[in-house]
Amino acid sequence: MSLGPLQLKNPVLCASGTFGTGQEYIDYVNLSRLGAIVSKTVTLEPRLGNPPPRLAESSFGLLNSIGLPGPGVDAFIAEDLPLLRSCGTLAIVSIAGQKTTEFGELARRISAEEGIAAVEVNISCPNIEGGGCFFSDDVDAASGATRAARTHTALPLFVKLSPLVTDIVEIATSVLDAGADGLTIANSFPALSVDWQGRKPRLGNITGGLSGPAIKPITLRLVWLVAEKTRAPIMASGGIMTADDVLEYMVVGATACQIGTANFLDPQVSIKILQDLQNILAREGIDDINSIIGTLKEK
Ligand code: RRO
Repeated sequence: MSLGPLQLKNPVLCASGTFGTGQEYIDYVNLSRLGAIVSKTVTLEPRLGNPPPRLAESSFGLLNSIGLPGPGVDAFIAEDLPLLRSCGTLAIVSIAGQKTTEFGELARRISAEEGIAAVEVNISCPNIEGGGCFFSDDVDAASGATRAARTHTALPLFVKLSPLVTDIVEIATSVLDAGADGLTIANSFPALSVDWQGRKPRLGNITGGLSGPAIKPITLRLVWLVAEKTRAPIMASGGIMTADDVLEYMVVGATACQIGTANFLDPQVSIKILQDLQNILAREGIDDINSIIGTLKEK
């Protein structure tokens, strides 16, 4: 199937930040069966990330405040990329900068390497030149980061949007105009978890991002809004636990789906979803999964 300029063997992908660089899953998952792996967001320099605790469970969801820890792009290329590029499926590399120019530099470094299928630009990170606001918060910062990456790579470029913006269609349109080939909708929702007896936040960073089934209906609406208005190739990400969740996202306009939080409950969930998807399509007599995309009947 086609996802903009990318050819996918199926629509089931693993989401950035929930699948490392594939290494941790090779004993559990035949990685070559996945549509693609989106690697943990890589930064220019090594980073320690946020203070622990970094995870807190909530009803039907999970909060995280990982804070982009990682070895930096040099170590990623030297140590992680060899497995990622040899795992038999597409490697989509997620990047994040602290300044607009860093998105360009990261895109340039990544594109110089063999065996990378696409770049996912993660704009849900603080812009140190923008007073710490996230790049995803406004049109200029989001489109600036996209344009910087676009200028430095010929690889297919996807931008992962934040769900918490006033007008997601406006941000989506601006990053598409800045050269993105498609979109990932969306990241986790800013959230807070509190231990009231201890009068303490449950996360070391106080706030974090909420993911998991709790956010699925909200993200479903965002995918629907953007798909209707832009017709862009979309990877959906938000609380996908089952093959039916994948089909819901496809009906509202997604072409592919990224499985995230569900990997923590069951590392083999993506393969199970793929199998279930094939069974459901056979049961329903649907020969071509593409025929599902954007078929929501609104009247
Ligand atoms: O590292 C994180 O805390 C993190 C990132 Br960069 C992101 O994009 N989304 C998320 O939920 N956590």
